[in-house]
Amino acid sequence: MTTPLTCRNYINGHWLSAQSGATLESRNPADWRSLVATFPRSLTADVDAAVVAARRAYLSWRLVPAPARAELIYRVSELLLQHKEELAQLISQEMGKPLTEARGDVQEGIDCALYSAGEGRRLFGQTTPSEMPNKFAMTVRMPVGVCALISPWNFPVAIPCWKALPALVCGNTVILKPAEDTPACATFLVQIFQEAGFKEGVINLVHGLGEEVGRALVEHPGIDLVSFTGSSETGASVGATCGRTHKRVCLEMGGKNAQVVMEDANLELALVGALWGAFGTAGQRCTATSRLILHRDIKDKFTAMLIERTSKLRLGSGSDPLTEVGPLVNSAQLQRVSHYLEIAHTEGASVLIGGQIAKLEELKHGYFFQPTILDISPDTRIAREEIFGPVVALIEVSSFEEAIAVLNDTPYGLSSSVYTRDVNRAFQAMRDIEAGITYINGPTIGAEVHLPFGGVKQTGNGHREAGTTALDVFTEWKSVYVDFSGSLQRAQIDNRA
Ligand code: UN1
Repeated sequence: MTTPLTCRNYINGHWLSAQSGATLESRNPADWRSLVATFPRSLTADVDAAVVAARRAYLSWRLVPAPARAELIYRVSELLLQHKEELAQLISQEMGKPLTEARGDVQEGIDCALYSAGEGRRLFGQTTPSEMPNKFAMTVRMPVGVCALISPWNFPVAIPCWKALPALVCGNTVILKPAEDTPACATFLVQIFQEAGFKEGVINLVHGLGEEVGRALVEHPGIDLVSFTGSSETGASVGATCGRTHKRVCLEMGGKNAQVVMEDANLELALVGALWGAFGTAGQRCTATSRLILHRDIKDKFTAMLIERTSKLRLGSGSDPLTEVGPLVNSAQLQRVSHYLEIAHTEGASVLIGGQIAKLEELKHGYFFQPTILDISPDTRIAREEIFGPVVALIEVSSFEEAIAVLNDTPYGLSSSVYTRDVNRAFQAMRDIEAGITYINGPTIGAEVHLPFGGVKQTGNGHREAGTTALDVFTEWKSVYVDFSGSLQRAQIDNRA
């Protein structure tokens, strides 16, 4: 066992304990006897200090030319690359995902840093003709101010990068509130930001509980924008508070993503996609495949293939290179998934494989749940609610139209996938699926950082992270008119007879 890390808040360029001195613990979900880190249980006073620092730093950071801001972000990409392996090991230890996936998590942060750094020399606005003579009109992007970034544990490096890096290149200052399950990953990341050379107060880190630190940030009058990734329930309350306190808010919430497999699909391709989509990150992705909508002509064959391959998946600690499916992040998640299995039984689901907490002796100190396949009807809670675990529900359909209707029949709309060789169906799917992301012949996971990420219905609130759309979250548009006629020109009036 390695020595536990002591994580601190990072406020105004200083590493600090919570003002109350209280701490919390982060433990390895593959073996809860192993303490990964202790971290501050911050309260309102710590949040206040971070807001003061971020507000002060904003006054000068917003005036740093964007290409110069971007150079620091480029430096983040270099440092992340340099520390990729170390950081990936820490991710595996702290939240359980297998090492190969943890490396991908860091890589997504690197990709985002490269992309955001490039944006420093773009941040384009528009020029447009004025309706008046000798008058110039243009739009420019302005930073929003101080941004509170509330990030989840499932992508402890990628998601804080998605939020912080575009925010910073646009000239905002930020306060990161990481999930209480991954404080050590967030601390490592912010150490990298510090080393990259951001001035004090530009990026701040406040650890603690959602109920305490998250709430204090969302309610704080000194915060201009909240970017939140997490459950739909918490997101709704964050959104309500931001509405009441006039803050801009970007919400990324739940999903109930489906992969459709049509009768003409390449079944082997659809199979590897389904296994990766459903059981990658132990199903703990917003984009995870939690429904497989199968055409009746291939259902039996595909299901048999799926069960056979699922039975061979190797569960274990994320740090073991042979592990394919890691643990769930904590005991509450394990209980949540177990509870959904009880619901599945009462709803008459057939459990085709798995369905229980893993029983192997070597896993008994971790939060492991067996990869699970259920056969159910589409009008059940299992088919409609987000589970966030290694559980996938099979639903049989008789036609392409029925497949799309079933796919759309949930309160969410994040990711979606269709396996077919029919180009007409592929284009119909792109048009008719209600989701922010659609894959053709690929699984529901695998979003790249230069495309918009987000969803419709209860998944989001109309914003998109990543891509150039992230700039719309982190900037305000300003319209600027320059009249060089030397006289008063009244628009809509003086140019009319
Ligand atoms: C998430 O689960 O919130 O497409 C993010 C994917 C990853 C990002 C997932 N690139 O699954």
